Amino acid sequence: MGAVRIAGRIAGRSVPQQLSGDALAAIAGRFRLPGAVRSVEPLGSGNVNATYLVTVEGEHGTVRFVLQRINGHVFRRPDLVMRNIQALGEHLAQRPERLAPGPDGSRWELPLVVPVHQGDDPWVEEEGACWRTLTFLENARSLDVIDDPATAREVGWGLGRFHHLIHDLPAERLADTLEGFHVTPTYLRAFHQVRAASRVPHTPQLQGALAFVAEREAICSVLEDARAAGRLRERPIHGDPKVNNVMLDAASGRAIGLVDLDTVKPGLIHYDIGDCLRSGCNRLGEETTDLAAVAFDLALCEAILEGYLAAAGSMLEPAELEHIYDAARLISFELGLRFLSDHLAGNVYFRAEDPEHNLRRALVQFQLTESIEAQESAIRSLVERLA
Ligand code: GN1
Ligand code: MG
Repeated sequence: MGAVRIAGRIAGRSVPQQLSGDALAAIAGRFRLPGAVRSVEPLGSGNVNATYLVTVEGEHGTVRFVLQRINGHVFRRPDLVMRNIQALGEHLAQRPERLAPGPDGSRWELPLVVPVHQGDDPWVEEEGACWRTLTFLENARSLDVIDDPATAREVGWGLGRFHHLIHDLPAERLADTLEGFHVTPTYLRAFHQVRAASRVPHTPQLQGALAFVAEREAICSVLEDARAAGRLRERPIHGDPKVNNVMLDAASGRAIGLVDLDTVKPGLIHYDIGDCLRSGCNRLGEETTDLAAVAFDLALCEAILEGYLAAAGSMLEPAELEHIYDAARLISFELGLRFLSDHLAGNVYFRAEDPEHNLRRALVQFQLTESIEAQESAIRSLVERLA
């Protein structure tokens, strides 16, 4: 039943929205697909790349694929992005036992790179952009928000399983495709620069957001300081494990894989844990307009961490556990800071529907950050209990 989210709009400001279905089908046709392209439809709700679902009719029936236009404004080296995804696939192909179905028949899959008809590179260029095709995970769905602990546990377990699967992927096989990604002090510096140059009108909402940042500048280096002190170390990470990048089996609800592998690279697993918690424990989702109701849900946090630790707990060091609270708080704050900076810059990074969109998103993340701060001792003691 491959339930997919069709948003009906295409992400990425530099995307040529006028590309017709025929043009998209022609691009898809340049990949080695097992039949003729029947349809191409928008897929998902990503903020960066443009994503389409391609349906192919072949000898062996209907097969679906994911066609994506890589946002070259964000990913300056799409070739390295592709190399990382291939390195990940090769790493796991050498360890087939890790992907074998569990005793309960549970499966684990990853999107795989589809080769092109002509040339050695696994992408094609069209109108100055890089396009690639990946396999589509069938009989799976993803959620923008979680509303029950059982699902939260699966999402956490999926991230933990992913970390465990890739923990021994050698760092030298992964290029840094997005320098400074999740290095919060770097975002803070960029924020100050863009703020100084920005001509965006200072509404009361913007003033509030700026004051919120000013009060929290000191927390920005908490993870990088721990890394510099040798308390945290780099590992291969996903980079973007928000809730809707964890695929769940359509029938059983079990996590079956993570998608959106563009940001797989060396980093702190705390970036991933923080991103999973900030997206998973906000029941209203990051696009809500009900700002006052935004809160960090402790029951969902407990379930996500329980699932995560069940899959990855054995590889974590005590200092890594100690920084889980910091990760949740910082990555929520950081995303707010990134949205705010983009608002001040005129919405050049994240897809935005109107000029205030990124400001509204920033305020949601700041409200979430405050809710996390208010529950610090409860979050810390729940980590201690679970560890
Ligand atoms: C971007 O495009 P999407 O939605 O997968 C962003 C993430 C943010 C997310 C917020 C490369 O991801 O870091 O958490 O928006 N990805 C990049 O929705 O910047
Ligand atoms: Mg992404």
